[in-house]
Amino acid sequence: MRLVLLGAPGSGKGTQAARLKEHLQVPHISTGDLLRAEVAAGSPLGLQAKEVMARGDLVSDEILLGMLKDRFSRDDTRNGFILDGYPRNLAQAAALDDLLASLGQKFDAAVQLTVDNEQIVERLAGRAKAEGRADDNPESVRKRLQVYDQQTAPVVEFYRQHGQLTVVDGVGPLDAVFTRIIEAIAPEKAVG
Ligand code: B4P
Repeated sequence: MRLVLLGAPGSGKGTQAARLKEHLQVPHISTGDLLRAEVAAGSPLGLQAKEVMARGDLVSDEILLGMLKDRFSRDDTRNGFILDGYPRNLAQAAALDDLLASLGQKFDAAVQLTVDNEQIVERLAGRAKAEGRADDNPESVRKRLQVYDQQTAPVVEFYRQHGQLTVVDGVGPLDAVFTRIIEAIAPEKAVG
């Protein structure tokens, strides 16, 4: 199964991807996690990305594509993947199509998790307290939601127009959201 997870910051992409990875036995590729690992390692790329991420902006398309190509060059992505956090703008959507075409692959579904902004702000405030992530402060969250509306929402529309979009309600207990995703994309793999 090859999945692309879409949704605003705090919609539960990372949370659900971790579960989907176990259930579908395919790797979870989170561009946010890849970037945070670079920041933690203090690599040149990480140093470039650190400030951009902390203020809630998007890191450059060039850096992202380089990271993604590198990750997709690993064998474990051959039989499937869950891509979480990419694409975040139309240029990235085109780059993903090109990358997958060069690998002779296509994704099966783009799943959008929908959650209203009020709940997103609440969730990210909760994570700020629990984990202290640099970009979960109120100002960065506002910026991330703005970036999502301006740059990522058109990607959702693009996939909708191409008949590749599956919309899933992201509100409710984690198990309920997970069940909704599985029923939408792989009912034969539904639990219970
Ligand atoms: P990401 O790491 O992708 O962060 P995110 O959008 O906030 O989502 P995340 O997956 O972490 O959170 P989740 O919704 O699961 O990106 C961070 C930054 O990296 C970006 O702002 C950007 O700067 C950079 N970046 C990443 N990809 C990029 C790209 N392609 N191009 C350019 N820049 C890029 O969860 C959030 C919280 O909600 C958690 O606390 C969770 O416990 C809670 N939650 C989840 N589901 C819930 C539920 N059902 N009910 C209640 N709470 C729930």
